[in-house]
Amino acid sequence: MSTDLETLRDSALADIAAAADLRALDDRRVSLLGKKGVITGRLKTLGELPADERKAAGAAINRVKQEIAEAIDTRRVALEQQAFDARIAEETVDVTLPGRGEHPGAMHPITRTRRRIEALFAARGFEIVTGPEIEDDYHNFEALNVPPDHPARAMQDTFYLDGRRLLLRTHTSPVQIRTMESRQPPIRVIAPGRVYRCDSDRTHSPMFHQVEALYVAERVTFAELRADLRGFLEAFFETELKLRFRPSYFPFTEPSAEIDIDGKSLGTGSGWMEVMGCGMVHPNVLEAAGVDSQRYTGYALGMGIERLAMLRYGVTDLRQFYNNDLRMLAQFA
Ligand code: 2U9
Repeated sequence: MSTDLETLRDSALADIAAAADLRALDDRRVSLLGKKGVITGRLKTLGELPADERKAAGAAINRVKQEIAEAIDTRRVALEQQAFDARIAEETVDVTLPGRGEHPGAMHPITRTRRRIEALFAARGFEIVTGPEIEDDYHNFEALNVPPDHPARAMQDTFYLDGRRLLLRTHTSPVQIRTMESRQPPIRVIAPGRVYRCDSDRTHSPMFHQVEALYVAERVTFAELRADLRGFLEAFFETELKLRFRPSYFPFTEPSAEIDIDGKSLGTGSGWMEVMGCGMVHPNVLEAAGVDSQRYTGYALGMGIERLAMLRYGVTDLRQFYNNDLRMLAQFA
């Protein structure tokens, strides 16, 4: 080997050994073995040598090249190990720190209340049925004995779509109409879901949730309605209740009543609080849905889930259910 090549090798190996980090090492690799590197340059000058010297000179350069490549690899492994050791030394874990804890989400109070209502009715043999939130006039009004000039149809109460051909259902009653259209009594169903009314203040939201129940069979009576309602409400509030059935009017039931709970029963002050409406299904409604009103009678009831949730959880402003304020929602975890 020429002294010249030896010097080159020695200085290259010294440089590699001196590379302080992986980046410096790679810079040296490029300047030694890269396309424009020193060794590559040497190999390119072989052509200038006399033919009888070329082979030996080429072999010598290639040996040096091999030696340099091995030195780089060895140094790289050492530097990688060094970098890893340094990182491990720096990344200490203080195992005495307290854990971060878990913060699972909570079920929304409206969902909780809906599920509670569903479970109580399911335990009494009611099946849960659902239907579309976009309805037609027939299923939302006409079939429910709401005449064309009834005030509930006024534009301010109903959200109309598609030039009045469709609407956002104002109650879940169309679901029960569709149920009766598709099967014959005995029918024992509840229809939970979102409903929409053009109304908004402390106690009204343009979207709210209802559960309606429908029981149609032979000889269903108002006495049965009263008993089932008391059973449901006392199970829901987990206490005996003083109830009042106050005569009322709905187009789809006759007779109709609204149910009030004595505030003292719930310990939320005095006075009667309205919780739901009910009645015996109007014969016109049974007939419109294809049920023989001579043979069958039925009761129906409807309640706002928000209203029951407010009473159960002591919420005074309906809008608290929709603000998605975690200080409110986290309390239901
Ligand atoms: C069919 C026949 C009759 C459902 C009924 C009520 C009485 C009622 C209100 C409670 C508070 C609506 O959410 S609220 O504003 N509902 O008072 N709902 S009877 O009657 C029906 C339903 C379906 C086929």
